Amino acid sequence: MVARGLFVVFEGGEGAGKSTQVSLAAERARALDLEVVTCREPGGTPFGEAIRAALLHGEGTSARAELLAFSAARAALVDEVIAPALGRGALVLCDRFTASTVAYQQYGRGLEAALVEHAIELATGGLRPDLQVLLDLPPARGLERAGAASDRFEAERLGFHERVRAGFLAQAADDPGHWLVLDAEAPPEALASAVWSAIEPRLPRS
Ligand code: T5A
Repeated sequence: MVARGLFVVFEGGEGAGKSTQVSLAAERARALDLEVVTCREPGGTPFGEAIRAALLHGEGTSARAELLAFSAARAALVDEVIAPALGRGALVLCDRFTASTVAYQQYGRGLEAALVEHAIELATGGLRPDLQVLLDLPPARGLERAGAASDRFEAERLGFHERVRAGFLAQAADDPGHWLVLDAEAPPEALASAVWSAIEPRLPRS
């Protein structure tokens, strides 16, 4: 049987504290001598980072082209980084994954659910996270934390970010067994403890 690690994804709106929690979870796991692979979306491969630059700092494009660009970056990340790491039995901690596409491109931009689902399937080949941690907070607070709008998404109107938040909450409510929803206004260390309490029992035992 092929070894299978654990795939944990951190989701949420702008400035929710995802990268902070990826680092804290990685620290805890490394202290236990686990193999940990961290990544972010869009990005995480040279190809994906080039797409990230175009998506976040380029001129912008149609919602459908945006969906396909996120998906192309994701396919590279799954094939080159995530699937091999899980095959080795590693703990993979990823800053954003498919739930961001549903939240931003479907709820935020208004693309059809079936189209988004199709793109996700194509990009992931059916790979799903074992656990998705939603760091939830009011968009205005997150944007304040993120600072002056530095990319195309942060510069969107508050209404867009409210729809994105609703998109995350709806996904978590639909599949509570695979989601941990946390109040992102709690202190980082308290959040890290809650995250680790959800990861620890799911770690593959040798
Ligand atoms: N996108 C992405 C799509 O539209 N579709 C997709 O399919 C995908 C994958 C990516 C953009 O692309 C969009 C969504 C995004 O708009 P990004 O730069 O990765 O862009 O954007 P973010 O993921 O939002 O990154 P940020 O760095 O803005 O936010 P983080 O990582 O959530 O937050 P973090 O950890 O950097 O913390 C932000 C600030 O808050 C403080 C930190 O110290 C930092 O100053 N902080 C806290 N403060 C108080 N309490 C806490 N608990 C705190 N935790 C952190």
